[in-house]
Amino acid sequence: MTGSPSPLTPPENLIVETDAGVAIVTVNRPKVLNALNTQTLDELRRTILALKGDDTVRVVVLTGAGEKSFVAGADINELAVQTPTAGREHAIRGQHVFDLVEQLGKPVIAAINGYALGGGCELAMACTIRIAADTAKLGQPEINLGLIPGYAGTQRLARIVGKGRALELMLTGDQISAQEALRLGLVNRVVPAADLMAEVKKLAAALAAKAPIAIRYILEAVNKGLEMPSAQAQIFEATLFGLVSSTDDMREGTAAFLEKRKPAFKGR
Ligand code: CO8
Repeated sequence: MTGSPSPLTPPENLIVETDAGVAIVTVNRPKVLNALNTQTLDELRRTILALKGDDTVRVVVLTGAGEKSFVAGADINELAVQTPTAGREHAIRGQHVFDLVEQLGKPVIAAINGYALGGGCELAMACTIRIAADTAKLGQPEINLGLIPGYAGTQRLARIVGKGRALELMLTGDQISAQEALRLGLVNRVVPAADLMAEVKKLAAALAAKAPIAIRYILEAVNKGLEMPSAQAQIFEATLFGLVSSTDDMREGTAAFLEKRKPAFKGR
């Protein structure tokens, strides 16, 4: 029988490991430097939806298998043969998956362990926080293939680093070092490659201990608010502030401060 795999089919090209509220999702196609083909994108879509619905998962980490690459882009074997209509559908499908990453409602940390090129850089940009190994290389090299970014890179890159820098990166197609990415604000932090996962896990554990509803509302206020006129975004923020004031976690957080103890948040 053919057709889409059922939601319960385990992914072939992703490794998903969960421990203490942190899910680590590893793109696992090291022979092609973890390039994203249609199957992998679909597996990512199903995995992200499953993690969204799992209340025990507080933080997600995205990384690539092996030491060389985070994700070296969309799979060029597929790009080389697609028709215009299939190309458009492919771009829309990928944009949808990356929107799901951005709008997961939980922090997603990109652990950039090597090449983050094209669709790989776009995937990292859909994440909440980007931590790069000092050996990582980032860029939007689509121009060198006669293409343009198609997973919302034209939009996210310009919003993250500013229009002028984004245009330079997309028009030259140059790979930049992790240090240069840090200087541009494209990554939040650069760490020695050997320490990457330990640093990412430390940050993930710290975020997993925060109040989940407040986390979700901060993400929503920023992600949705940036798409609105400022006055509307401020009202939206005030409404979310009002809502979060009704949570058990707000009562726990303020009580713990006044009682000089650590809060224990429950996500209620
Ligand atoms: N797709 C398919 N295969 C890839 C990809 C890729 N993106 N990247 C690397 N590979 C394969 C290579 O072909 C090679 O395979 P083989 O061993 O069979 O020859 C293997 O991975 C190892 O790669 P290299 O031998 O090239 O390794 P190097 O260390 O010499 O170079 C680089 C590493 C610099 C990362 C190099 O592999 C490279 O330039 N890769 C392509 C990077 C790129 O251009 N990425 C952008 C792709 S386009 C894109 O992402 C568009 C996104 C939006 C799509 C919208 C939908 C239509």
